[in-house]
Amino acid sequence: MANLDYITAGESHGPALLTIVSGLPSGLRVDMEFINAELRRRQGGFGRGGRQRIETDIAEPLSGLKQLVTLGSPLTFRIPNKDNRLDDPSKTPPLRTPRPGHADLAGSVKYLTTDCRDVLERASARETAARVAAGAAASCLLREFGITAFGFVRSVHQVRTDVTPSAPALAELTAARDASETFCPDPAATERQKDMIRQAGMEKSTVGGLVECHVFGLPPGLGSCMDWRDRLDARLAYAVMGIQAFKAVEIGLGVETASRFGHEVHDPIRFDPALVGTPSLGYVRDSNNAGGTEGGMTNGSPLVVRGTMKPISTLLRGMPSVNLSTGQAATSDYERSDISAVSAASVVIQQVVAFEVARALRVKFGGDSLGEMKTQFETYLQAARALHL
Ligand code: EPS
Repeated sequence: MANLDYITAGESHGPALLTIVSGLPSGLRVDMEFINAELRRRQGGFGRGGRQRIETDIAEPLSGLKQLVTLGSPLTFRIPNKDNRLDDPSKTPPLRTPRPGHADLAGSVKYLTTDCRDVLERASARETAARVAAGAAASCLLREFGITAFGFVRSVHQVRTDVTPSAPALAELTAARDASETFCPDPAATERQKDMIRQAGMEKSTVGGLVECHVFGLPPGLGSCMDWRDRLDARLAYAVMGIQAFKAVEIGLGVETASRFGHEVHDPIRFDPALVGTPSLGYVRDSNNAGGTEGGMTNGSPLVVRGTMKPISTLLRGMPSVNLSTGQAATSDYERSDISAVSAASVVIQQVVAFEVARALRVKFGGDSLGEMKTQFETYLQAARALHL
């Protein structure tokens, strides 16, 4: 049995994006409506550019399924690009002046080209569509175990919401997020975030923000304290930092823990016999500064993962740069782009986090079929509950 893993392929203006997910158990129903709804969400949000009016991202399954149920073989999705023009030189003029902040300069030097387009085609955040498809397929597995990931926008520029997601409020929060043009479950903050994006547009500039993913329904013990490579917090950081334009990742209280005393940081433990039947096994915390991980493992509290997205590096006003062919000072090239892609990033963080949680679940419970995996899951919870008897 292969570990749960995925690879993506495809250029922003090539024929299609592809993703291959290996290691799903057999017998899992893959909800294509959900996957395509997530792809649609990724295309949305206030401040997106013209590309999203051209594309209708839909994942076409190519392998791994029989009548939408997994066979245990690699699952492949193809997401066609309507703006497919990479092989037409008249529609892909060279870009010689790198955009500060983008992959253009480092990538052009690395691949020994003066045409930044050769680099940006793959570096583009369009690739996140393939990652969302993989993560949404993994979310179908999480659903079987009662685990839900919820991604949303915490802030755009300096406009922040103070909402605190919780399992009981999840349906209400999801409705509020989905009604928000910035994917922020706070109507007042949404309006101010839209104003901020409008202001960035007027300045011919861009904005970034904070996106967050909370995962509910997790049992303690996913991940590992025995090997750094299997620490769940480390895997989450790797996955989140792998999203284009992300500059920082935090778990729970994150960077703020450095400026507090220990008794102000660590979450006291209580045991509530009434909650033994829940995935927390009855170990309750009234705070969650740890963000759901201790020692690299889930601790029964919700996971809280926050990512920092920098402003998009394609600026209508341009930035001081250098023409790679002449070595002369020049203003950076402009390519069609977004003023803010923070909303889209909230979908991406949700799905890359979901994938890592599903990976940890596969490592712990194994099995070739979903039925076998569920049996292992139940056996583990029973044994953990028996510790107290
Ligand atoms: C994106 C598609 C891209 C960009 C954006 C994200 O499409 P195009 O380059 O054709 O306009 O809008 O990519 C970037 C921000 C970037 O820096 O590359 C998408 O589908 O998410």
